[in-house]
Amino acid sequence: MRVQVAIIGAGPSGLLLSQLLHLAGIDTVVVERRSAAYVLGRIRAGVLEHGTVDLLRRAQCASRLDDEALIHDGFDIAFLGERLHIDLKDLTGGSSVTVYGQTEVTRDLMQAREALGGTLIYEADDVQPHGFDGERPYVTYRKDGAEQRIDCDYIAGCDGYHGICRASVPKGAINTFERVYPFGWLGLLTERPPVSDELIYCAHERGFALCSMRSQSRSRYYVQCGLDERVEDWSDDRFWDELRHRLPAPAAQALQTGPAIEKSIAPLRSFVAEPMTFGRLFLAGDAAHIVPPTGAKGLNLAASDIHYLSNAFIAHYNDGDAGLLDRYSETALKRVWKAERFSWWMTRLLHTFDADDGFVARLKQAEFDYLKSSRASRTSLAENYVGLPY
Ligand code: RFL
Ligand code: PHB
Repeated sequence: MRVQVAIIGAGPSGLLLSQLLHLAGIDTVVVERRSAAYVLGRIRAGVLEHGTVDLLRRAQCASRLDDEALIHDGFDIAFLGERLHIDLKDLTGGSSVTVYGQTEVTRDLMQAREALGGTLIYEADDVQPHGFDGERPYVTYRKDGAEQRIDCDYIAGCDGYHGICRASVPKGAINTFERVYPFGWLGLLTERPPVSDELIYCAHERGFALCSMRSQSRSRYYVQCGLDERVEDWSDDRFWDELRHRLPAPAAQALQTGPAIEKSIAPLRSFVAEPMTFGRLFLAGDAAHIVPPTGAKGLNLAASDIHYLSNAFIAHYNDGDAGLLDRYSETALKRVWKAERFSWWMTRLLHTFDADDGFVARLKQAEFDYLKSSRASRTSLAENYVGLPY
């Protein structure tokens, strides 16, 4: 098989890139090591920036989103018993965020790709990128026991943090920057109406908690937990008890509990690989960077990478202009680092770190007091949360 762009990974990054390139007349193939059902079973992000929504519209796969998604004009921070409303719309001059699960984004993208006859190869074993430091890159994999090869002009590494693309780059050609946080998030999804119309981010002595949602009838909750915790040790009752402890009293009273549809622990990490381009291999999304989920930036950052990368391929193939491809890494990394900063800041402010002493506790209280008293401070938070411009 021969295509212009071979895409490794069928998460949101890979599917969105494939769809946008297809619509511009550029042929792609997507090779994924898991099954489609497995990819759809992963419960992850829930908050989309307007830039992400615009990109999904451009990719012609936002009709269900436009019908079903919830628009949120603000959220609450509950900090050690005090509550602060962040009015996103007012602070940003009209912007809001869209609540629509990553599972639904992925499902819509899969259906859009299939409707246009896109080639998606699931359950591909031992996927490997080759020759990207030269003129003739190719991808190999095994499917149903048979060796396969895809020749291409470029390879897009959209294969997530544990993927093969970044790992295939020679060590000396890549710099990585990392912070591992000493805790994780235990998440629970339940078929019950959300406790509040908007998200509540809670900083509590016992640890962080988040009240989020997927729809008017389905809620997503998280509690900060130790890295040594196991999901099996968290019965639904134990989760609900811990969550109630950490919520402001009115929310704790209003909380509607139910059986978990899904429960999982995710470790928190900040990570960036530089550059994001190696010859004819381009990394995008989690393959190149990870943010802790506190700022709801992971999926949105994947979308902004794909915005830059798809525009760059389109300019190259359709206008003969390679400038955007040459500058992809530099352009994408500028926005990546701003989201890294914001996610790190929000994580630092709202989580309980065992190592924090009285000095840090007072700095955090001062930071929250500053948010309360200064519209400028809240504006900075709001403009980062709704998403910085591309
Ligand atoms: P994905 O979604 O990880 O997709 C990568 C795809 O590549 C496949 N793959 C391979 N395919 C072929 N060959 C190989 N060798 C391969 N290795 C991997 C994988 O099976 C997968 O299908 O990356 P993408 O597309 O860049 O999208 C990024 C987002 O998924 C990610 O940023 C967010 O989900 C991050 N994230 C969250 N972000 C938020 O904004 N809010 C959240 O609440 C939130 N929760 C999460 C998360 C990420 C998690 N991870 C990565 C473990 C919770 C978890 C558990
Ligand atoms: C979610 O709904 O899963 C979610 C929302 C906001 C975040 C992180 C996760 O900051």
